[in-house]
Amino acid sequence: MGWSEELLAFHEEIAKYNLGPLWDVIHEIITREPVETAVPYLWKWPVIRERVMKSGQLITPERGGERRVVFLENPGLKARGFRAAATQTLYVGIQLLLPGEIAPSHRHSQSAVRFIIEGNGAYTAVDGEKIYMERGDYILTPAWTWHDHGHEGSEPMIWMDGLDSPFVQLINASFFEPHAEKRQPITKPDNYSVKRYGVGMLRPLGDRHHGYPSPLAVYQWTHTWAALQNLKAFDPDPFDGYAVQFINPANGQSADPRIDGVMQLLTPGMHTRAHRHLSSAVYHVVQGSGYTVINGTRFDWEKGDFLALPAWAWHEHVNTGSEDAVLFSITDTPLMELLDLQRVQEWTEADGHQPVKSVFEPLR
Ligand code: 1HN
Repeated sequence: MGWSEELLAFHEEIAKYNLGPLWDVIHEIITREPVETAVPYLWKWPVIRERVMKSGQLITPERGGERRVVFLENPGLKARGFRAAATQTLYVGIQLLLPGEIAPSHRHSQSAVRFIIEGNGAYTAVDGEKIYMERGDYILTPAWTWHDHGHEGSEPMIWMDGLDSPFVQLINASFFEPHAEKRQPITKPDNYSVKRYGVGMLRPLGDRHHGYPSPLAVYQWTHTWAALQNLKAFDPDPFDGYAVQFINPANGQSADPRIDGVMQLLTPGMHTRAHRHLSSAVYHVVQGSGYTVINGTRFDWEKGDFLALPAWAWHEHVNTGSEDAVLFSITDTPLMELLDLQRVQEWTEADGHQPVKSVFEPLR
């Protein structure tokens, strides 16, 4: 940095007292823009599924520290020693539960959401309610609620877990408690919250429930699908196509206060305009095929794949297939908004499309 011998000696001298010179580090701390730590990345579904199924032969949920999960690890973060993170703030894992198994009850300060990928007959119990999981359902496990999973069916059950654990780790706010019993006591009828609050805009008269956590614990696929189909009567969002957010019906806010769940539909040929935001995301392809351009690199995707979108990365989506493409994603948007850090910027050149400079080659 061109500092004098005398100044360098001073730096060394104050370092002995655990003191530092701001002029030497200010541009590392206060960068003009976010620096790339997490990288854009894509995981192919067959690669994940094969390993998840293999884990079923090697470990049980109980021996596996409570859950049997293979998680996405962003190579950019892993290289910096930051483990089990798909983006700087978001964790995503793929969990397997086999018939008859139980993932024991516990609670933690991290928020968790789930998206059901395959199988049926398994439930997740949250705060005294058994929620039966079906493909396409979005399920909440709000921070500090007791939760355990059980499988009463006959086929392997696979779902995606999304947690804010990297963020919670960053601020050192992790608390964890195992339940005294493997299965928490069930105090409510099965699918209680859907029966009471599933329609969303109606609340049982006299119900005092409001605010946190969301009174609705599961957003069933039939409702999500109907909402997307109905949106197709209107103009799509230029950046996101036809997209819906899972909300807390009691307060209209994000269903989980720290993790947003989004389902978006791209009609055949649809090519969204590029933008970037501070919030990061992890996408899972529910159906269809296409690609996403992230910072000039093309990431081709098809059903089942996972895609990490880091903070402040330019991105646009294209449906190249002949059916509607559907992308599920989790984001840290509520967190960024809560912290008043969110920023959004539109790509203005070439009708909103980035030039494609390279094509990502995923591991297969
Ligand atoms: C957790 O509790 C679950 O409940 C899944 O299924 C993944 C990852 C980190 C910490 C807790 C679950 C998790 C987790």
